[in-house]
Amino acid sequence: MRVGILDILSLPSRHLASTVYHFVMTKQYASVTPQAVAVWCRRAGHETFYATYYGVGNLQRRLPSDLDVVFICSYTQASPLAYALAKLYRRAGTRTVIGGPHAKSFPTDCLRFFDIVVRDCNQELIRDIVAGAVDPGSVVCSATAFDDLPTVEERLPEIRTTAFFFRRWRYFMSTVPMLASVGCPYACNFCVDWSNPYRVLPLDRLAADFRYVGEHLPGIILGFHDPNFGVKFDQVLDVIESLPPAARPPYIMESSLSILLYRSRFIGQVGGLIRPPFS
Ligand code: B12
Ligand code: SF4
Repeated sequence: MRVGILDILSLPSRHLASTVYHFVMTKQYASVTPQAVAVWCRRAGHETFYATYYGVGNLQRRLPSDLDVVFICSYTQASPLAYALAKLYRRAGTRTVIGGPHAKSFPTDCLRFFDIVVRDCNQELIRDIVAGAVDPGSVVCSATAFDDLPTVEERLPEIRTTAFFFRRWRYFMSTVPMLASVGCPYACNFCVDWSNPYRVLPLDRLAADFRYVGEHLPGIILGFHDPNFGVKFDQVLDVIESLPPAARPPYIMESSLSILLYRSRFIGQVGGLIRPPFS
């Protein structure tokens, strides 16, 4: 089967300044799940096409037009683009599937334009969708969010597409999307993750990814997409600090400050900055 995966990261650019911004920054906002979907489809033996749209170039030309199945991921602000594209693919006889933040927030609305709407997913659910085991008109959800994110090595073709210029050249913002955990222990009533239980992903895989990046993509930034990185701050930092300095690429993460302030390691580091230890 010919399977396409498109991650829509922006509305079209309207002036030069935003074109430059999208080219340098928005390009690096690629989500982690569409990359996992691409790997899962490849593992199942499908011919897989993965692309992102970051507001520059022709949206319609990001993927081939003769696909059997197309997965589109979008946040709500960019959803009109996803809807328009779904109409074109539907007309061409392609099975259309939407996942990501917009699908999670407005599944019923998505059904107006897409055959299948995915809330949470894992490898098994994606395999069933591609195999045609899910009826059109369905909103589907795996029992839990996935906890087996494909490694950086497996995602390398997708990472080259998003992090590099023309799949070849790295630049100062080149970023690999990562996850050390999924879900969140809190339940803020405005957040899509309120009902998603917190789970740490396998730490040995995280260490292997750090080692691989240190060896093959030295200096590239690891961008953690964990909704709340700070929950197991010390355990994850233990993994990172157990690696030799050369295998520790720079990384970015986000966390609620209230959680972070309770982490001993974080306090130690900030304390060290404010008041250097006496020797
Ligand atoms: C990490 C993150 C970012 C990162 C990475 C963005 C990215 N492209 O992934 C950065 C900092 C760049 C970012 C930016 C923005 N973000 Co943000 N971000 C998040 C955050 C904290 C975690 C998302 C995540 O990766 N979780 C881990 C994955 C594994 O879980 P998940 O996203 O729930 O995905 C599950 C399902 O949705 C599904 N799935 C996800 N994608 C796909 C794709 C396919 C094809 C399929 C089939 C399934 C599927 O499978 C997953 C496992 O079950 C969420 C808040 C949250 N707590 O979820 C907000 C969130 C997604 N962001 C949001 C917003 C609004 C933005 C911005 C528009 C902010 C702004 N004004 O600029 C920008 C948009 C950037 C962009 N171009 O995408 C909103 C989206 C709301 C909506 N209805 O669209 C959220 C939900 C926050 C909120 N509560 O409002 N964000
Ligand atoms: S702490 Fe953040 S990720 Fe967790 S439920 Fe609240 S807003 Fe969502």
